Amino acid sequence: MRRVPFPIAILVIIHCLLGKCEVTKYECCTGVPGIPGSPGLNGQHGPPGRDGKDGEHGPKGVQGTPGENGPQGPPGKAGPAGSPGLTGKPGLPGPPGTRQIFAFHVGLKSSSPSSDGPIIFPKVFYNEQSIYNTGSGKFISPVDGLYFFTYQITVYNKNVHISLRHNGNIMQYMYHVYSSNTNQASGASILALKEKDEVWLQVVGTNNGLYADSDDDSTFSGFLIS
Ligand SMILES: [Ca+2]
Repeated sequence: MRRVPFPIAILVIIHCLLGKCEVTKYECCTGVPGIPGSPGLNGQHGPPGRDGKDGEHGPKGVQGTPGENGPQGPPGKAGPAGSPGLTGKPGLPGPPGTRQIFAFHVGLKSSSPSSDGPIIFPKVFYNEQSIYNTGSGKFISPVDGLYFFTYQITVYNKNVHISLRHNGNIMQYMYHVYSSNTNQASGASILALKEKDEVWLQVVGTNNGLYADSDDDSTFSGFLIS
């Protein structure tokens, strides 16, 4: 048996004398186990854990119901010009226009005018457009067109033979045989004229029974038809 050093033996003895030498007691006898102590208090909450990993994508969802119409957008830009349309129907006739009037009405102031040229009718009933020249005895056409001419002759004491002339060409004759008192003779014509064409009456030969006084007229007149 190993021997205990002396200083240590002294300390063990002192310790046992103070009542604290259980080893020595257990070595001599076995005691009853003590009652378990009560549970300790809960500890404090630990710090939050870190974010976990992202989960996997879930299955595709069911299609939702259509949403309501949104507000109307601004007008778009003008498109390219379209092709020309079909020709429309003719319109209704317009109101009558104002047509220029051309007319004259003249007469003799004395009987038996000269037979050397155009019969001059110096008495003017109407010649607003000055288309009959009372100096030359000629009608001057103001515009191209169709004209009507007529003459009403009082005949006295002689036969009457006159011609209607267009630019010098005889277009018509009128011959009247005098009987008694005063007779009436007449003629009319329609002529297609150009502007500045000339028309007049002229006695033929010596048959110059044309007559006019204060209450008997011999007249020449004409107007533009169209
Ligand atoms: Ca008379």
